[in-house]
Amino acid sequence: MDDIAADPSHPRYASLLMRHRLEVAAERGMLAGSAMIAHGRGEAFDYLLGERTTESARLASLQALACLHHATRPVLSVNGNVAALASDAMLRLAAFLSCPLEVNIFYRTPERMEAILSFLDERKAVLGLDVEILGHAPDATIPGLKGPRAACHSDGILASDVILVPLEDGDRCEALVNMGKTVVVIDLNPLSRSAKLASVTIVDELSRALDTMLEASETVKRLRIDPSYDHHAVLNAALQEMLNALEED
Ligand code: PTJ
Repeated sequence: MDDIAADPSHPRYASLLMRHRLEVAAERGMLAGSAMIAHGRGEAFDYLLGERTTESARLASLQALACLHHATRPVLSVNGNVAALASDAMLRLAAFLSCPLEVNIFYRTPERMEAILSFLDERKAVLGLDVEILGHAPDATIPGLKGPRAACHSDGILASDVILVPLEDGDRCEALVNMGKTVVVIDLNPLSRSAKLASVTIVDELSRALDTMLEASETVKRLRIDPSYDHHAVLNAALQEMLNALEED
């Protein structure tokens, strides 16, 4: 899948690999027209973070994993960018949590849904994982959202109590929060509406955040929800890391 010309020792290898994955996904028709713009914005914030997982991001990832682990009906939401960049990690996390993945995209077309669903099915077969993938037959809508972007499964997103929505649009994040769900966002921009509105926000690059969670799923014996977890303090810490980087230059 990751058949790229760059050498893994290249200092920008991780970034080049992500761009390559987006190019492949674009060719397969998986991406929204604005997918590259969204990615570029993420890259800019990642630069300020020093392209590394900060202590506050690690804390948020552990809290997110604990919330998902202790949920009654966890669901992982997948959009075009997430499928392109991190299908394998999302499938592995869903397998660990024994929960479904649901393809739920903002710029919804039948062609894009089909392209993303078939890519996930392929990766699931390659990895040999037993994960339920939803999105093919939505029979419900997210209250408060208009148009095709609201479509979801009644036994997936609608019924979930804890939901992971990486790289999410602000309106949808708000609608999910208004439904009373615990909403976990992964977003490199700590100032985005989604980052602010969510219950737990991991300010880290998608693949790194998922790697932190997957590693913890293997190494942390007891995943505990921290009752004193302070969402706003963790967001501020992420922003402060970026400001510190600017001052150091
Ligand atoms: O596939 P669709 O139709 O659901 O559309 C997906 C996109 C991402 C195009 C759509 O949801 C969108 O336009 O998102 P926004 O409003 O641009 O928000 C995406 C957020 O994700 C931005 O705040 C970016 O900074 C952030 N972001 C982008 N790439 C990454 C990221 N955060 C973490 N890791 C990344 N790789």
